[in-house]
Amino acid sequence: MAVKGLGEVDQEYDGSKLRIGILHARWNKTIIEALVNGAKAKLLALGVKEENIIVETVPGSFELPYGTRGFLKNQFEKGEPLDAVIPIGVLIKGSTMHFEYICDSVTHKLMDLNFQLNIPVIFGVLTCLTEEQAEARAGLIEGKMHNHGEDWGAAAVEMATKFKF
Ligand code: RBF
Repeated sequence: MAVKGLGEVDQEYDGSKLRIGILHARWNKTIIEALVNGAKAKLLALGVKEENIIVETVPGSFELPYGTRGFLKNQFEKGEPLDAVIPIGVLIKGSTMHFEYICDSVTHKLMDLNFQLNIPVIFGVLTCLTEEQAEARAGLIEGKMHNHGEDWGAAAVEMATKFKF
């Protein structure tokens, strides 16, 4: 059987010196909350200090790329630069083409931001065909899948530690 999720990490990364931003959309609130909590729990477990986890929001997933750039700039100007950002959104397919356009453009733009901003921008966006698929991936359905937010927290600490500019 395939191992979904990060599987075994190659080593335990130490997040104690990192400042990590979580930027989440407000659409699909319950699922978002579970994912944000999963990401936070993993960051804390890897040593990131509570005061170094900064949470900000945007209206919907479409706003995540622009928001990520602004979030980074605001924190930098406050003298509290971020070492990685985890943008979190939940896109659920409706009956129009909205879903396809937003998924595609947001994914591309978040990928580009890794190179434009020179910090790891993690892909914390669920692109699901049904609400149930999203709930399962947020660990909200007992015995079905795990909370992907935990993977995003671990990915942020690993990437910010391993590959520093
Ligand atoms: N934002 C999400 O984060 N998840 C969604 O599933 C989602 N579905 C949307 C469906 C429609 C028809 C519209 C108009 C917007 C949707 N949005 C969703 C909001 C979108 O990401 C953005 O916040 C707004 O379009 C304002 O730019």
